[in-house]
Parts: sequence; C-alpha cells; structure tokens
Amino acid sequence: MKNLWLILCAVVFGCMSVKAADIEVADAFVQIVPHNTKSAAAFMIITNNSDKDITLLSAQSTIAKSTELHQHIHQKDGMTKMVQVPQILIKAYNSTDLAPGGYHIMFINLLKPLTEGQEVSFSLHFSNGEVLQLKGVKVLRAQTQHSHH
Ligand SMILES: [Cu+2]
Repeated sequence: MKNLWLILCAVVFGCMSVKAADIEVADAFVQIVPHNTKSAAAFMIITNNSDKDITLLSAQSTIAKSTELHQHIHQKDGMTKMVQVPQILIKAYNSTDLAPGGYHIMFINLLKPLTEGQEVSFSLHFSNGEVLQLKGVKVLRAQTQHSHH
C-alpha cells in the first residue's frame, strides 16, 4: 500500500518535492550553448535511496516542444554524438550522474530562447511511480571548452 500511496501522492496531489521517498535529485542545472536558441540540456545527480534498481523513464517540461532522455556516445571516428535513450538506470543505493559528455535531459525546440540566470521547471518520472517536480533550476551558460567545429 505504501507504493500505491506514493503514486497517488505524486500523480493526484503533486506533493513530491525534490526529495521523494526513494529518489533524490541534487545539483540540477540547465546549460545553454551560445548561438543555440533551439535546444538546451539539463544535468544533475540522481540518487536512489532504495534497495531496488529504479529507472528514469521520462522528463516533461513546458519550455520546449519535446523533452527527451539523451546520452552522448563516442563513435569510432573519435567524434561524439547525442542519442535518445529509453531510460536511465539508477542502481539500488547508488547515484547516476547526468553530466556534460554523458547522460542528460534534452529540451528540443525551445518555445522561447533561454537566458543565463533564468529559472526553469520540469518533472522527472521514475519506474517506481515517483514523480519529482524540479523548480527554480538555474540556466547557466556552457563554458567554452575545446569545442570541435
Ligand atoms: Cu542531447
């Protein structure tokens, strides 16, 4: 019954905070890339405090036409590219980093360009029924690192 209550709580009452019963999200931020007004990526650390593996199934936002789970993969030619993934695993009593160069949440076809310092909200939907509403996530500008153009 505990799980049923969690699902009701999340779906009907929307009362989950950034820390739900099993899942905790820390250090969330959204990164924008100069001259790219069409898409942005969100990064964070997701911790699973339960004794069962949990997967992140989807993310939803109202800032973009679609919000997808992505991963960067390294290709044989040394380049990296982004691919959509169906889910992101967070193992029992473990954390998964969504970080530049790896897993991230991708906002595609932004309805309005994001600006540095802006705060955005989005939600994360997990396989155990938990829904985390992230609010006030800061938009940061990407560091100009060794970019391959
Ligand atoms: Cu991406």
